[in-house]
Amino acid sequence: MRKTIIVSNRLPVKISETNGEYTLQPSEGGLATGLGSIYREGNNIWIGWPGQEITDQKDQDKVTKQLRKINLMPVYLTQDEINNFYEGFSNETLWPVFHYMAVYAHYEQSYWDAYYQVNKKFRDIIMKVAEPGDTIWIHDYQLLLLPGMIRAEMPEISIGFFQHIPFPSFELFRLIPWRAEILEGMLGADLMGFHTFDDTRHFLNAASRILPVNTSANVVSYNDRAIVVETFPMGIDYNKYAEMGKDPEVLQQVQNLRENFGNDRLVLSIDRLDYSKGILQRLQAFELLLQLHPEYIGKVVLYMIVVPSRDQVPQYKELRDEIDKQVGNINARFRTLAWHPIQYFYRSFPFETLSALYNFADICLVTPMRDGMNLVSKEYVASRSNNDGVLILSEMAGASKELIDAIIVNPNNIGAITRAIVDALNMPLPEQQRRMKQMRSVVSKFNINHWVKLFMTRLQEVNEMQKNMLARRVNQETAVLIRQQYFNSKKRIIFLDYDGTLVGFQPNIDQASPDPDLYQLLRELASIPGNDLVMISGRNHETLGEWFGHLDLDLIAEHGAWQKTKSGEWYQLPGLTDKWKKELLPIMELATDRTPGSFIEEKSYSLVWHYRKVESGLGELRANELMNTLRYYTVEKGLQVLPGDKVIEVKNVEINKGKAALSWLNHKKYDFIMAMGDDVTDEDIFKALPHKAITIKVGSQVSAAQYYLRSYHEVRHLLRTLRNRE
Ligand code: GDG
Repeated sequence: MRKTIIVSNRLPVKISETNGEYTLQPSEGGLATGLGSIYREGNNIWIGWPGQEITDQKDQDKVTKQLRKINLMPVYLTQDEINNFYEGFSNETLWPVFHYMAVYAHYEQSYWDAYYQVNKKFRDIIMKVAEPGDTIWIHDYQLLLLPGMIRAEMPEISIGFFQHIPFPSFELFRLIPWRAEILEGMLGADLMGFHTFDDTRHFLNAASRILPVNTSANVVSYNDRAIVVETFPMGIDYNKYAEMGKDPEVLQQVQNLRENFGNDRLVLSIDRLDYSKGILQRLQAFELLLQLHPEYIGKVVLYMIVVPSRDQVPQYKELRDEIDKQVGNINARFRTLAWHPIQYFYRSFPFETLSALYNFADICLVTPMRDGMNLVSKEYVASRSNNDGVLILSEMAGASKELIDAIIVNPNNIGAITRAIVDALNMPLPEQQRRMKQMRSVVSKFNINHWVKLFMTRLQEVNEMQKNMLARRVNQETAVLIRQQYFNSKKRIIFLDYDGTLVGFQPNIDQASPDPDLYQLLRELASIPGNDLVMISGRNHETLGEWFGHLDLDLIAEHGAWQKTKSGEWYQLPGLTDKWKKELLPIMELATDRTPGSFIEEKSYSLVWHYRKVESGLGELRANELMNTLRYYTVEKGLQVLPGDKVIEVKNVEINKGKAALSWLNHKKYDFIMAMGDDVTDEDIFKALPHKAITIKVGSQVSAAQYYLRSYHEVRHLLRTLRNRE
């Protein structure tokens, strides 16, 4: 039976040991709840680190047995691995860079080595249980290399990957010395998910600038696979939070809070200790509030929970000391006999206490400097069953993209946070309710189960799409069929595009001249009785004539503007005009002057703007601008603007490779027709040819052609097999 394997750094369980006996306590985290519906079913399984160092083999076996009963499988890490892989590369390299705090990042070779080794360790354990047909869903930044490592072992297996923290802009990501390896690892997945559209965009941008990949919209083509990259904002277990307010224990705790705080207004703040959470800035904003608005002294309390984390790491220890200091200063400065401005707790609380606080607090203040999503903001919203209360939310948290009815602030703008607190304290109830209702409907709909379902369904769809594409690839079977048809026919015509189809793509267009191997192949094919070979290219007729005029080939140049049969002379398509070139040339020249590396190619009846040597990103930007301008000028002139591979071409509409190819079919009655091409202009041929024709797109799967081949090497290989029957 097919199964699903969930993989994350931590298993959703807490293990505690007393006198050699281990007890397991399932964790209540949102992810564990959401994925619970998956990993607890049938023979599904969740693989990860149990969160505690267990060195003794017997103890490991004991714990493994206990874990297996609840569908969990451990990856034991040594102290060294925890230090270098987890604390080191994950938390001291990736975490700061991905949270835009690159100054805190350490780039240590030993961290990277451990990261690589531990990802391999995960792979080895997965390999013990994974079978063909299984689905693997990998989570988060500790395991970025894992998708690629599994793909290398099991090329057909379905892999999803979700990143819970932000993906930074290319400018930051490129700082990491092992950036290419990281991207290659991630691209082992079939579907990749991020919380926000910005993260998705950043990933696509980094991939296309660092690796030799093609990206179109949200699909990356890499190693002959299409990888889909999409946005899946993660939700919470909405019902659990909404219902928890009725729990007797929670009601009791709310009552206690009421007795403690009376009419004081409570501002709630909950975070793990981390420099990305903006805790110090939040304290400054609260201090400013008391300074500028003394009317709130004695009336407003900041209830601040900081959950201990990584506090052995110097930066975290410093942060903790600094928080202690600031809280002490503010309390000392503003406290009265009966009132403390800040109630500060450096520890974690049971879920019931959290829920009571969410229910009781007038305001929830969530101002991270950067946060993948931030679940606390959603938990507060879900808990507000009366639809009152105000959420103040940083625009740097992923959640701000969905919770647009919060008061959104820039966490660096201390004054704005202070003003937001004042606005929240004074917000009329109907306004609170209007905003809260909107947010509650979003959090309710996009809950954790919805998120899991959406991701898994999409992964299945992506796998289907990949299968369909694979079916179209010319494999051994289809190659045999093509050969059979070819050898069983008497009059054959083969249309061949040149650049990108018979030779590789060159940075310099003049460098792509034919090599002796290609000449030999074309000569041999052309000499076979019954064969008509037609070279059909966008190149100018002079070049095409110079390169191939001496062979037994028909030539179609400039997409059909110039044509020549084997023994004949060049002739032009009648009725074409080139007067428009005078008007459009200055527009292209302007683009060329503004864009280093770009150049114009002038043909008899077309103008081409090339940007293959332009800085990546800038070329595409200018090409878009130029396309828009050209479209404006070419309307009603009978011209066509064609975007191609790093080119924009303007030509007369009458010139069309499809029309040219069709006119060739009028010469004779062929019983075998084949066309191969890599460019957008070749699509016209694929569409124009009769249904029985064999059409093959080179290098890409998105095409009107029936089949595709990966590169010009494969084209040449297929053509070679047509030279003789054996
Ligand atoms: C990542 C990303 C992304 C907090 N204090 C206590 C406690 N908590 C619970 C909260 C909440 C969770 O911890 C924290 O959620 P965050 O959203 O801040 O996320 P992280 O787990 O740090 O990390 C983050 C998330 O993944 C999901 O993709 O949103 O951006 O960094 O659920 O309620 N729970 C209990 N006691 C506490 O004292 N019981």
